[in-house]
Amino acid sequence: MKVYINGKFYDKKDAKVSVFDHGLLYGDGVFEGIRSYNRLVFKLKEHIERLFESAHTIMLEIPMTKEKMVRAVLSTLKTNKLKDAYIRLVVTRGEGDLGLDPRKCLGHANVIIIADRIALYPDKFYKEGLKIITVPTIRNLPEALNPQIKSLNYLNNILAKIEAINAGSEEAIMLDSLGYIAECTGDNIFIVKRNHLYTPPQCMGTLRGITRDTVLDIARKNRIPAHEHVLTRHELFISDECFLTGTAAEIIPVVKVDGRRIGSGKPGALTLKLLKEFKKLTKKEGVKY
Ligand code: PXG
Repeated sequence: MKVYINGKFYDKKDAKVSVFDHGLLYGDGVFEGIRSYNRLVFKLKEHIERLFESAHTIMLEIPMTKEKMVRAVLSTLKTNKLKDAYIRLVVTRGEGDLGLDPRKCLGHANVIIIADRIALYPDKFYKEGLKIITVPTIRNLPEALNPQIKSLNYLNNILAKIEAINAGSEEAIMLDSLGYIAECTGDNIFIVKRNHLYTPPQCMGTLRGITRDTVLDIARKNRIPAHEHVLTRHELFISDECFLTGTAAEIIPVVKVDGRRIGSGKPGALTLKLLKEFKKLTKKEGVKY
């Protein structure tokens, strides 16, 4: 495996940054997770746009243009001869001193691109659906650390993931400070009720996921009514279907929430239709390499 760091490729064992990098010392940096399907990078422009938006808000200057970033991603994929890949794009504040002042990071931001084979959820989960729970750790408040910033500080999500794992569940539903549904640790959440789709709005501490947006687009094109709406746990429990969306998981059915069976207890018809349409898109849309 060859890893891209600041314009050069390094073997995996030599792909290193300083222990003084503020990405390590403080989680000061931003990232994206992107996927390619049969040499087509899905929604590459959208991911790079979001990366630059995250960086803009934390006042991290990415030392290259968006166009150059696109070329760097494609070049990393070609160098690694990967047809289907998971791409991790990381930009750190760079090397500084032990204080948190970002002005002390004298050099420049580090741009890292790792391309690897995709590690998928086992097939069983797509066939049978996930059984998930809500956890005590609430999602970061948008007023404190806005979840729209995909920062290198993912401890909020990791704490929730640990709580789910400790309880024997694969994934965690995170609530906001008022107890409304926010999202999962690395996925957005949708429900279906009487053939309408619902997902929490961005203001609930929900990342505006690119897969989430794609599902809303598919719904629009297929005349499936879709709403960005505040959701309670009760609405999840009484939904006909539930599923999660994310770059890695794509669209994955949920059949149980906090011990309550969702709908028939099997992956729902609309969920499976959306997954089919999503897969069609990944086969034909994307940036070629
Ligand atoms: N919510 C959060 C908090 C996320 O981090 C999503 C939703 C889904 O967004 P996209 O744009 O991918 O539809 C994410 C996705 C991974 C992984 O390796 C994925 C994410 C973060 C960390 C790890 O599966 N981001």
